[in-house]
Amino acid sequence: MALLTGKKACVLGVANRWSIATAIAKALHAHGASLILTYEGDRTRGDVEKLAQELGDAPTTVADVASDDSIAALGSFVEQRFGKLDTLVHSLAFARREELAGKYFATSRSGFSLALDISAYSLVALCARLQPLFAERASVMAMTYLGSVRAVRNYNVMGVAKAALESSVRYLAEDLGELGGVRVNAISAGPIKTASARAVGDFSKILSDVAAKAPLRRNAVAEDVAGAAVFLASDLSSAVTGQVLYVDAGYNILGIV
Ligand code: 0WD
Repeated sequence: MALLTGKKACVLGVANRWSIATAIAKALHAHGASLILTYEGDRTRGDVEKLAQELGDAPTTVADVASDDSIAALGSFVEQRFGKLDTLVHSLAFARREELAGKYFATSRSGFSLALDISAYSLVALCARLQPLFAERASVMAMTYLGSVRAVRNYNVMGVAKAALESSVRYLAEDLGELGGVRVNAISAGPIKTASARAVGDFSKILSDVAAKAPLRRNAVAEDVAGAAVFLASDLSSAVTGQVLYVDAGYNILGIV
């Protein structure tokens, strides 16, 4: 069933075919959405352009969320190509590899700022630039992880950045809800083997622990996350906003098992 016919979506965070954003873009397209895909820079441009060709020759453009100019240029691109935007997918994060292992208290001032800037503030800046373009009942979503609300060894500053991201989701939901019913939500994905995830110390242990203990006795995969993204992009979620939706095979509900 096509749930997104006629909807226009912009997806940030495709780096390669394993990216969660890749699965989301494919699922949005399969449900009838038109896409704009962005790449961070030349390193990821080729993979993004290849995916865009497969997904109805979707337009692509650069968007480095560290730069206000780049975010402004993305706004102009979206305006030219789409006019109005129904769905914004924020599926990106960054922290220095050395801050994703060892003691959290060893986080440097600059590493803390960088992680929060790219991983959390970017959603605020994107919403500020794109909000004039949001269609009525548009849907914004960002990807988060359990390390925001629990201490997950090695996740460290990224957990703090995800806490800021989830809090921003609530404030943005409050800001944007009165502007034509725009919704803002987060998906808290279970661990998935991607380039970013491999930067987290002992990531394979996280994967095997979750698969052994989660109520569904498996890890979530990117396609599971994409299904939730289709729901959040669609009118089926028309009264859902400010939420963190866990797509983690149920791991977050556990106490001691
Ligand atoms: O286990 C996982 N993989 C989980 C990921 C569990 C729960 C949440 N997430 C989140 C991540 O924190 C992130 O927010 O999902 C989102 C997508 O992550 P991913 O799909 O796991 O990772 P990846 O395929 O590496 O894509 C993230 C991309 C970057 O990739 P690389 O590997 O090149 O750093 O984020 C992009 C970049 O393409 N990115 C940026 N995009 C624009 N501007 C920037 C930037 N400044 N920095 C990083």
